[in-house]
Amino acid sequence: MRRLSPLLLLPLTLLLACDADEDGLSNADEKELGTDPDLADTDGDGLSDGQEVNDLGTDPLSLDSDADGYLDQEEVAVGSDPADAASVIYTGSWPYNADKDEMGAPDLGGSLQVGDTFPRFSLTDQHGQSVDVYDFFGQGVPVIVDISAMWCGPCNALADMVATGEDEYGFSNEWGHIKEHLDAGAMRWITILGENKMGNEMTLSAAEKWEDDHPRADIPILFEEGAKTTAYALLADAWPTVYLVDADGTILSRPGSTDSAFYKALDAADAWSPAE
Ligand SMILES: [Ca+2]
Ligand SMILES: [Ca+2]
Ligand SMILES: [Ca+2]
Ligand SMILES: [Ca+2]
Repeated sequence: MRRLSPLLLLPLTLLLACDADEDGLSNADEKELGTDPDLADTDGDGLSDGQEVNDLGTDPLSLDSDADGYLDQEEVAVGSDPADAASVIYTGSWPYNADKDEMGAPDLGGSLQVGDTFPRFSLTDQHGQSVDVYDFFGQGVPVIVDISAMWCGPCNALADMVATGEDEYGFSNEWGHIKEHLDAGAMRWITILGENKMGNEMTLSAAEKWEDDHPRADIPILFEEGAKTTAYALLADAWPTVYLVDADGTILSRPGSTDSAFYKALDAADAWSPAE
């Protein structure tokens, strides 16, 4: 019997101990984990295999290791824990747009016309957190931005219809379609409340009340603490004022558009076929 020479065994051992892609994991470890020993970032999320396994405790084969809806890379960028589902970017589970700084959005101010880019600003949500409206853009679906007041009947009726489908005011069929698109994830809806029931500035408890009255978990209720400036800058001649904005932030329909212009814009947003 011929024994294998230790010299022949050496290269294999060396090969397993070495770290071909220099991602901080040995080839042997990568074999066990199922990651690619020749690729530093197997799942392509911008975090190296070694960083995920050794530093973050995330799954190097998953884009969202804790399955909380926020990508590992987004959580690292913002500072929430990518390995803890209870640690999220927004308590409301709103989307996150990592590319919002590159979208070139203007600040609030001036009148908004069809074709303009919707302005970028942050407001407080019903969980008391500051929310950047541009986290809702760049998600591949159009966004309705509804400027409402708590005292306003049609505002409440519209919110009811979107929340429950109940159509007390006889809103047209198209609004029913919008609810279908929201339910299918083919659109997003943002409510900005400018005034409370008394016509005064909004408060957190007032925003919570609105959510209780019109419960819909995927709609942020945004308001400006101690001011009405933002809502008034967006408000046209009547409450509610409703903007239809394309996924890239372009205004498709502005307040004052006739219903037919609004619905035509909806068609243009290709929003009539709910996502599969
Ligand atoms: Ca690797
Ligand atoms: Ca990775
Ligand atoms: Ca996550
Ligand atoms: Ca998390």
